[in-house]
Amino acid sequence: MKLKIVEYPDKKLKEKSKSIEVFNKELHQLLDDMYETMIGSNGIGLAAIQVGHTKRALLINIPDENDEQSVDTLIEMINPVITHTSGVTTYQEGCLSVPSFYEDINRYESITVNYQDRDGNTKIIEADNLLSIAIQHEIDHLDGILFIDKLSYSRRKKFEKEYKRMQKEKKLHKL
Ligand code: QAP
Ligand code: CO
Repeated sequence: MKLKIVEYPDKKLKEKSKSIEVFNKELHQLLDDMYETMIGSNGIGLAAIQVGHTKRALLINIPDENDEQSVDTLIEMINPVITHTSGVTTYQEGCLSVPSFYEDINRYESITVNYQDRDGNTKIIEADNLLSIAIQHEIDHLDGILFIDKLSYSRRKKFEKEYKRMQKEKKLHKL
């Protein structure tokens, strides 16, 4: 089932998500619904809080060389923790919860992440490039942080103005 995406400025997105202790069918259903929601919205990453669940779960599905997304390359992370970082890199990020806005954000270049899969098995992954950026972006969601929170004061003000104008336009369009 496709779920509704929580959009900025909904305060829900500022909540801190809680650790997952039970790896049951309910969790698997949430992960499956998140996948359908992410793919159906042209996303490459999604955190549970973006569909209203304050649980430390996220999905990442980076397209392959042929620019195709496949369930074979889906990564599901439960309770992820970054244990090592190195370097810095900049990427123009977007977010399904902040539609139609993109900005350059600084992140670690390479990271090591400990996490659990949907069955509770412990995993370790080393990531760089887009995968590293996506993981950091999604883990931020688990802590109630959006990529727009990382903008300078002036860029954030510019964002708020643009975003409000777009919201008004959307409302008029619906009438
Ligand atoms: C997070 O973002 C991310 O505005 C995932 O109209 C960001 O999937 C990972 C999207 C940067 C890596 C680098 C955004 C779709 C999707 C939009 C997304 C939109 C439609 C964003
Ligand atoms: Co996001």
